[in-house]
Formats: sequence, C-alpha cells, structure tokens
Amino acid sequence: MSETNPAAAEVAAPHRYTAAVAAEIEARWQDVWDADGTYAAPNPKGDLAGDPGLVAKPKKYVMDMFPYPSGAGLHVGHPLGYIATDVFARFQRMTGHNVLHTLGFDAFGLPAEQHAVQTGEHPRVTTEAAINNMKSQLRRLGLGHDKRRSFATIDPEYYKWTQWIFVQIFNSWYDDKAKKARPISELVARFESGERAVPGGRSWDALSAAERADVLGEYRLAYASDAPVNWCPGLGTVLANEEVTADGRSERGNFPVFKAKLRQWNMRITAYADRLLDDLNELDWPEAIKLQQRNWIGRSEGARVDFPIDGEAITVFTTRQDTLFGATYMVLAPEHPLVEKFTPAAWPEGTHDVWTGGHATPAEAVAAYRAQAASKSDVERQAEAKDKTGVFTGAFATNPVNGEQIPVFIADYVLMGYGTGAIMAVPAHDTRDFAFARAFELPIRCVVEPSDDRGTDASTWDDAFVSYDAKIVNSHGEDVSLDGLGVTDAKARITEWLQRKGIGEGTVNFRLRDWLFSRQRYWGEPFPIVYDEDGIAHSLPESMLPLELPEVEDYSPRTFDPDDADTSPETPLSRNQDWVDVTLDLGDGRGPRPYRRETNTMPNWAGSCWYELRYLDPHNSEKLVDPEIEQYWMGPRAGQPHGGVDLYVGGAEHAVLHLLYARFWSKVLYDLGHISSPEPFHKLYNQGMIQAFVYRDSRGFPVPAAEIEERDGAFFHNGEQVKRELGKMGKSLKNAVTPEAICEEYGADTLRLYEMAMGPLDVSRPWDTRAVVGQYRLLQRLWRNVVDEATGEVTVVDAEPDETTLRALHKAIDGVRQDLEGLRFNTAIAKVTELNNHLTKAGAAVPRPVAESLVLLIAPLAPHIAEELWRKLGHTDSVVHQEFPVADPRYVVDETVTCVVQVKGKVKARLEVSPAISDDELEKVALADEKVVAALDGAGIRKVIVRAPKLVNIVPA
Ligand code: ANZ
Repeated sequence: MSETNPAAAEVAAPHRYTAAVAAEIEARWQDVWDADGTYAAPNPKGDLAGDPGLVAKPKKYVMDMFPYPSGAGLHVGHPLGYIATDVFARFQRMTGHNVLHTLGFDAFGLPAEQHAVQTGEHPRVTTEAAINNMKSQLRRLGLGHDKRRSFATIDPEYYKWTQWIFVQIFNSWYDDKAKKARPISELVARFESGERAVPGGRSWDALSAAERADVLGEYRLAYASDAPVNWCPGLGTVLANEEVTADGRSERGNFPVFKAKLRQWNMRITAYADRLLDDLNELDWPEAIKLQQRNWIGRSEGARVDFPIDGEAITVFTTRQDTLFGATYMVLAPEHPLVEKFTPAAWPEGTHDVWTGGHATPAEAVAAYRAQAASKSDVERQAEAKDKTGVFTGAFATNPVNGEQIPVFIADYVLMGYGTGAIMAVPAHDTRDFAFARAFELPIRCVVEPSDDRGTDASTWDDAFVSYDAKIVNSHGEDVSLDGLGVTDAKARITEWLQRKGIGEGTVNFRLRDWLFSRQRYWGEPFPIVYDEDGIAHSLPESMLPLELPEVEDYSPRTFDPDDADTSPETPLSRNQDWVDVTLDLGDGRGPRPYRRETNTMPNWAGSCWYELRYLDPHNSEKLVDPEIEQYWMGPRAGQPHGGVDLYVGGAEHAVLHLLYARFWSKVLYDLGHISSPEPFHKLYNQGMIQAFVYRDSRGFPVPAAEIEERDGAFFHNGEQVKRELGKMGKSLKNAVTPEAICEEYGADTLRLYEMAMGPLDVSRPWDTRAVVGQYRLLQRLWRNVVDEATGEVTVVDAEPDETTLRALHKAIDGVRQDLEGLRFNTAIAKVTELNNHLTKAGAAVPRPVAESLVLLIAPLAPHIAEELWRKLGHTDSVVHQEFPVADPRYVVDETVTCVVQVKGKVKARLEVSPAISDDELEKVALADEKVVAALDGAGIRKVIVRAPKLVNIVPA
C-alpha cells in the first residue's frame, strides 16, 4: 500500500494507525489512567496507604532530577531522562515491583525572580503558570507518575519541612568522637556539667548569653560567620564556591565575583568530609562522578608545622614535610591575620629591592598588595601563571629543623581558605615556589635527589623537580636525619620527630569548604531564625512553621554596580518592616519578646536536598516522613548498605553541588534519627544530552533551524548560505523543537520510541526530526499485525506459532528483558522491531500468544498503543500491571553463546556468536569489535588465542 499519498491511503485504510488515531488513543488512555489511579504506588501506611498485597512486593523507587519550571517550557531534549525512567518504572511494574515514580518541581530560583524584578509580578504567579504549562506538556508524553505525590518546593507545606530541617541542623553539632551529629542540647549539658571543657577555659555558668551563643556557634552545623565570601554585586547576592566558574564569575549571569566579608549562614559540611568520601564506595554511581566528588572533597594527608617567630609561631600545612630542609622562605595568604603582627615598622637592613615592591615601608607594601589580591578570585590566584607576585613582610621566621632564619612573604598564590593559609616554600620541589623563588631571587635547595641528569645544584635548574618516590638528600640536623630515606619513610620519620618536639603533627586536610547557605534574594525559603535584642539567633519552634514569604513592594536587590566590590547587599525581605520586627513567644520560657527576623533566604539548593524523602509521604503534616514508610522505600538492604533511591537519573552537571548537598542532609537526618538511610541515591545514572544543529549566518548569529534549506550538502537561509554546527537545543539558538510539535505530527508513543532509540542513554545524540518517522512506521506495522486497517477488526488467530516464530519471539523476550533491566532501551527497541518485522514478513495472521507478548514487550516503551491493542485483544484490565513475558529457555538456548574477549588477560568485550562459529571467523569478529579496537589503542598484536565459541585472548605486541 502506498504511503506517499496519505489522503488516498486513509480512504483505503480507514483504521490505519495515524497521528490522529494516536492523538485520540493517547488522550483517552491518559484520562482513564488518571481516573483509575493506575500509577498510584501504595505505602505500607499513612494517607497514601493501599493494597497490602502490593506493598508486600519488592519495592522500586525510580526517580528523576526534578525540573526547574522554566517559563520557556520544554523542548524535546528535556524529557529524555523522564521517558527513560518511565520506561524503566513501567518495566519494573510489570516484573512484580511496587514502583514509586513521580515528579515534582524545583521551583525557587532566579529566572522567575528576575522576571519579578523587571515586571513587578509576583514570582509565584509566573512560577505556577510555568509549572502548569510543564505539567500539561509532560502529561502528553504519558509518563506514569503517581501524581498524588507531586509537589513544588515553593509550596508552604513543603518548605515548612525544609525550614524544619534547617532548625534540626542549626540545633545540632558534630561529635568528632562518635563521628555523628547530635542535638546541641547534649553539648550544652556537657559544658554545664563540666564533662567537657568550655573553649577559653571559663565555666559555662560564668558566660553571658551572648558568650554562650558565640561558643555554640563554633559547633552548630548551621552557623553564621563573617568569613570572606563570594560576593556578586551583579546578582546582588553571595554565592557558594560551587556556583563560581573557573574564571571567577557567577555561573548564572556571568558577573564578576569578589571576596568580601559579609555575615552569612554556613553549613558545616566539612564535618562530614570523611563520611562523604568513604560512603561513596558503596554507591552504584558512574566512576566519573565519584571522582569529581572525591576531588571536590580533596583529602590530603600531610602535617602541620610551627615555624617560630618573635616568641610565637606561624603554622603551615604541608603535604611534603619530608622536604622541610629545603624550605627557604615562607608565604602567608595576604589576608592572613598574623601579617600585621609580625610586620616591622621599617625594612630590615639590606632588604633586596625586588622584595619591597618599591614601597617605603613593609606596612605600605602589605596594604598595596592586599588591595591588589582582593580583586582576584581564588581561581585566578591559583592559576598556573608564570608570573608569581608577592611582597616581603619584613619579617623572618625560623625553620625548626635547621634553625635557619627564612623570610616571610605574602603572595596571592597562597589562599586563606585552605590548610592554615600559610606555607613553607620548597622551591626546588614545588613548581609554584620555584617560579616565585626565581622572581624574587630566593635560594633554591635540592633535598630530593633528581632522577634525571640535572644534578643536585638547584641554582642551575630550569624548573622544580617534583617526585614522590625519590630519595631524600641534604636533610640532616642536630637530632634528625632524613638522608637516604624514601619519601614515605622520610615523612613518617619527620612527623614523628615534629610530634615529639611538640612543634607539629600529622593531619588530614580537606579542600572542601563549609557551604555558604544564605542568599540576598526574595524568591527562596525564609530562614526560620529570629534575633533577640542581644543579637542572639534563635530558631523558631515547629508550631511557627512554615514561616511564609512576606509580600514586598520591590523584589530587586538594591541596584548595584556589578563591577564594584565595595557595595553591600540589601535584602528584599528587609524592606517589609512589619514582617521583620515581631514579638514572639518562642516557647522557651522567656515569654513574648521582640525579635528581628533573619532577612536572607536559603539558596536554591535547599529544596532539592531532601525531596526524595517527601515523595514518600507527601501529605504528612506531623513529620517530614513517617519512619516506617521511609524504611520501606529507602531503607538499607542487601546490596544497598546505605539505602537510598533505587535509580536516580539526571544530568552529569550535578556531579558536585546538588548531589553533595543532598548526601550531607541525608547524613545529618540519619544521625539525628529521622531517617534510616544515610545516603539518598543508591544508583545514579547520567543521561546524555539531546543536541541539535545550530545554523549561523555570516555574522555568527543563529537563524531558525526550521527555515533551513539543504542543497547539495550546503545549508541556506533566505537564500544566504549559513554554517551548520552541533550544539545545544534551545530558544536562543533558534533550534528548539517542542514535544507538542512531534506529538501532533506522530503521537507521543512515536516520540518516546524515537528518543529511546536514538542511541545508548548515556551518550549525547543529535536530534533529527526527519528520522522520527522511522519509529512511527514501526508502530504502524505493529498495529497492522493486530488490526485490519480496512475494517478495524482484530486479525489475530488462535493458533500455535511455528518453530521459527517461537524462536524469534523468545529470543526477543529474553533480549528485551535484559535490555530494559540494563537501561539499554535502544537495543530493546531494535529487538522488538526485529520481532515485528519477522511477523510482517511471515505475511499470515499473527497467532494470539505472539501478538499478546509483542504488545506486552512494547508496553513500557509505547504505553498508549500497547494499552489500546491490549484491550482490543479482549482484555479488560490495564496493560500497565500485566506480567512481562518470560522467555522459554528451550527456544532461546543455543541460538547464540556468549564469547568473552580478553586483551592482556582482562575482559574487554562480550560477543554473541553462533555456537558453530569457526576459530578463524571468531578471531575476525573479535578483532573487529569496537571495544577491542579501543582496548588495543593502535597497538600491534603478538598473539591471538581462540577457543571457539567461548573465548578469544589477545596479547598485544
Ligand atoms: C611544602 C611543599 C613542598 C608542598 C613540595 C608541596 C610540594 P594539596 O595536595 O592540594 O593538599 N599549600 C598548603 N596550603 C596552601 C594554601 N593555603 N594555598 C596554596 N597552597 C597551599 O596541596 C598541599 C600543598 O599545597 C602543601 O604542601 C603546600 O605546599 C601547598 F615539594 O608544602 B606544600
């Protein structure tokens, strides 16, 4: 039948599967599913409790990283992950699991707020409109979400609990001995009883309320501090380190970011550095993401060493205490608090000109240099620039191993926020120190024997010699010698010596910083904190939560000069006096008192730190989540010792920020006994991106992709030739394709299939609208195998399938099952297609058992057409909860066997081959395999050992 003339075809085949049929079927079944609560996942108890039979099934918690409801709506790239989790969730439902799958909205955030600033429209209005728009876009895709469990982070019933968690974190401290968080009241009890000494040596009773608050502030897991922060005047807010780009600008908006001292809330995530690192080992996450988290946490083993100066000491952090004898000068971060203290009034006699920077006094030099350093970001300061800048402070400290007087500099390549903010410089063996020493004509002393032929006279070297497994030389003092030792032994010996002398100790240092938690914005969760007349912070009792956002006249942070670091923030919340100044009885026995509210808001990350818990028990007004329900869905079990969501899918861009913060909150809640799972996400999977072609005119501006003409491999827009490149999809690049457009043209099932068939889920792929029709044809052929296009009658016959069909069927069942379980949706679709083509080619009416299995196989991928055909086949209950077909091994075995291909003894590939394959043939197939080619990486081959059909062993040259 001709497919080129659709109008004619429709007359000939009034019951063909067309876009119109798809639209009708899809809308109809979506309504039925909603009305029947088809995707409602029962809880063991609570107001979402349901069928105990279902609850007795093994559970599967399948989750997406929830979206920010952007006003621009979704393009076809956005739902890739949502479709994938939906297919997986449907498959799990059909294989005997109670499946929790839903989607909420991460709805606080800058875009809606910026819109509010410009238009005066409340961000809630635009955000809710965007949520509704997105919901209807998503509904059209037939995603099987339990809608009763959906929420947005801006819902007061939700952020009540975000605030409640903040209160728990505020009211707890980290007990280093027990290695867990505990209520702060336990710490107070210890101070009161004298069981624990109060820092500063006074008794708890003798301290004023403000002094006590200061002491506790040093322990609380959420605390306010005046530390230097990333201040972004362009956004009118401070930012977390994670939100600042490698070139010192804001990730959002690309504004310059400065260091400034502002009183801010912080989360003591550093207390959890070890556990955040250790627990990664048990998680089923992509190695690349684990590595990024490990690097971000940045554990370094080293030592702290005191360098005496004027009867006091400067403490440095070093990872190379074995090179102490090579330390020829010291460097402090420009902001180091001891700088003033040791800076003399005048330059010492004979100070080198290059050391003074041309300044008359050390104080002048320090002040000038500090001003210069403040304008640079940490990243700029750390950049491997050849020119190292700095200035002498006029002071000398003593190298404790040999008594030498060494000059103390300040230089911006040393950061205040890392280690102790002070280093001993070993120019012979550290690249940055080497560059600095050359610039400032400082001595360079070799203490690690070079393995090349440069010799031990470092004055002749061109660069530092950096090695971790060489021999230590030139390193002996009065009562300690490291000469001849390897690096590791030398470290151990000198650390032991330092410890014995009481001038140093081995320590572990982390790159991770505490999490800067406040923002000077309107559209975020208000802090559940008030200040009393002494300025002491108090948390609000649970009965006062949620603390809702007040109405304000003006949403903007005060207008700032984005390039001026000397501005300071004025928060929108501070402009509503009635809200800020309140009289409250906090229930602490002090009666009603005047308080001033905290006027910062929480950062965007807060809401996404715990949403996986709220899906479990979304309407609980007594608790953040009922413990029994949490245990059922999230609790630890075999293979998941830390519990967590069974599958969490989202983009790799969240490697550090969201995933680290959420892990941290889980651990605090776990320590405090609120949940049973110390990890939120057991298995993480990063989907690739859907890319799209971008067409640019001669000026480099994108032109609408939909208006491009292709001629002989060249591309034209309005007759002008344009350039094509592969990029992101989006409105700004004029290449966005909406899911609605594809649904209209082909239906949602086709869109779902196309997105899943484009390639392996974790690989990025270019969108190609012209290729979508391929999946549409598959569905048309599937339909035709069950329904007569002329009459609409079901054509299947009650007959036994023949042997080849049985083989094709069970092979498909076996493969599709494995593929769906392994998230290999593209190959699953290929197998369904193969089976369907087999039936089409056979040309005869399809035996009922085969047709039914085929419908069940495709049901997770294309649920609407599957539901329709299932009912047409005479069933009265939904396809959604049917059992997924199970392959009969008699028809699967021996068709192929798995051949393992090893390179250098390591398994590199598995091939499905015929059991009858010859050694020669198998060798050819193995050597042509992509993974094998990659493993060989161009190396020649010394020997190939073939044991057909099961093993090939390749020995590279
Ligand atoms: C002496 C030394 C000799 C060092 C040597 C290195 C090589 P990681 O591994 O990243 O932890 N350092 C310490 N604190 C610093 C700060 N606040 N700003 C900049 N650099 C700092 O790096 C630790 C090393 O970085 C430390 O070990 C210190 O230099 C430097 F051959 O001490 B080392």
